[in-house]
Amino acid sequence: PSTVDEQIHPHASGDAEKTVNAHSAPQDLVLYAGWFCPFVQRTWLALEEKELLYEYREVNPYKKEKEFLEINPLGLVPALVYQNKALYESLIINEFLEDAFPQAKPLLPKDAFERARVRLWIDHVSKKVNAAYYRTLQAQEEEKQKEALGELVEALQKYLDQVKGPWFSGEEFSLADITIAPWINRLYILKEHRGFKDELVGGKWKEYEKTIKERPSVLKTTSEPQYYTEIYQRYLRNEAQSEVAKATRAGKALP
Ligand code: GSH
Repeated sequence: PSTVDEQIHPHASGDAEKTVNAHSAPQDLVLYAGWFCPFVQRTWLALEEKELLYEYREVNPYKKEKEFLEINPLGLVPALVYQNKALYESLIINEFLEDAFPQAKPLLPKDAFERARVRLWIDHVSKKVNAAYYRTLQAQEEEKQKEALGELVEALQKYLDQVKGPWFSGEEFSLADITIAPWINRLYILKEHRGFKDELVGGKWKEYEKTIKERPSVLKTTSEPQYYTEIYQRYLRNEAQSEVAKATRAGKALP
C-alpha cells in the first residue's frame, strides 16, 4: 500500500532546482538524494563546499525501490556512489569526501584537538539536537511539546557555547556547521507551530543562525518553503511514516 510519504513533491524547486540542473551530467561521484531531506542537505553541502564534480540523482526513499536498496540496504538517502562503490550515512559520507579529496577545500581543521572537538559536537548535534527537534515537531500534547522544546533549547545552548564565531571552529567553516545547518534552516517550522524563539537560546544564537542561513551553499541547496511545509504538516500531526518519525514516536534513537 502506498503511503502519503511516497507522494511527496517529486523534485527540488527554487535555487536548489538550479543546483540540481547544473549537476545532471554523469560523474564519478553520484549523490542519491531527496531534495527535502536534511540529512541529504548535509552531504550536498559538503559536495558544494568542496566544489567537487558530482551528479545529483533524485530518489524517493519512501518507495524503497529495489535498485536503491542495492545501493543502501537501509533504504535511506543520502547515499553516494563513487567508482561503482556505494556508501551511505550523511556523516560517514562527509568524512569520506574529506579523506578521498585532500586537494579540495578542507572541512575539518588541521589541528588534531580541534578536529576531535568538531567531531564531538557533530555527535551532539546528531544525538541531542536532531532527536529533540523531531520530538518537538511530533509531540501532540502541549505538555510534551514544551518538554521537548526545552530539551531542544538546552541542546542548542550547549552547542552555541562551543561556537567560536563566526563559525563553529572560528574563521574556518567546517563539518560542524554543515551538520547543524539543515536543522537551523528548518527551525522556522518550530517557530510557527511549536513556540520556538531565538531568544530562548539567547547569546549569539541569532547571529550564528543568520550566518548559517545566508551561507551560499545553504541557499543553493534549499528549495521553496511551501514544499517543505507540505511535508512537515505530516510530522506536526505525528502522521509521518518515515523511519525518523517512527523512531521518534517509539522513543528510540534516530536511524
Ligand atoms: N542517519 C541517516 C543519515 O544521516 O544519512 C538518516 C537518513 C534519513 O533518515 N533519510 C530519510 C530517508 O531516507 C529522508 S530525510 N527516509 C526514508 C524512510 O524513512 O523510509
